[in-house]
Amino acid sequence: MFVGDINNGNIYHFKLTADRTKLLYPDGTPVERTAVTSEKISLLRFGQAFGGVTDLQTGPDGFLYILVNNGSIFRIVPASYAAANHTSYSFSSLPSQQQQEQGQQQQLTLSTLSTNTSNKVTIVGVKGLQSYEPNPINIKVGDTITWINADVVSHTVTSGKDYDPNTSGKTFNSGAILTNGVYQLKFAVPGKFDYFCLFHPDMKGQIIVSK
Ligand SMILES: [Cu+2]
Repeated sequence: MFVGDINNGNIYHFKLTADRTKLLYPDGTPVERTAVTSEKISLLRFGQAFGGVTDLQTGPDGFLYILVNNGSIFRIVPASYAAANHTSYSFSSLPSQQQQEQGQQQQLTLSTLSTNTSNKVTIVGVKGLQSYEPNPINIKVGDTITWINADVVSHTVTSGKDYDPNTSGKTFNSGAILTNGVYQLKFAVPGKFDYFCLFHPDMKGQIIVSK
């Protein structure tokens, strides 16, 4: 349960007992009804410096929205989501230009939509190693892979084996591929390239590029 603080601009995150009648600290110990010490406040603090928090609501997208008395509205999203949607957020760790430069260094280029869709990968949904079909996909140097999202929710094609704020998407990152959306990538160097979905890190795939 999230609680906003009008005076100190903090957001607190309490756990609830199973019967939802008492508040718990993150470590499971009960919150006493007497004043909470400043030391314990730090355990409960989920966010700070929001000014005066007037309202907390879950939006239709499932994310937490925070209304502040200066008229601002904040949306709280998971770090993996923020990384994939970096253009919308000022605290981005991977600006798109930097990403493109890194892509070129790796001799991987994002081409415009080509009519050659012989190396087609269908994104079928959150199904572990069967999320991307076929998996792995075998191609030759110079081939372009076309991913098509056949699922009802958005997915990504992001380099790496799992989410890591320092390495995920450094070689390539599609960003959100919407339903029926397409992402293409040309591979100019041989090797094995792991990828996954930033939104659902259980979705894993591999590209094998031979000479
Ligand atoms: Cu996904």
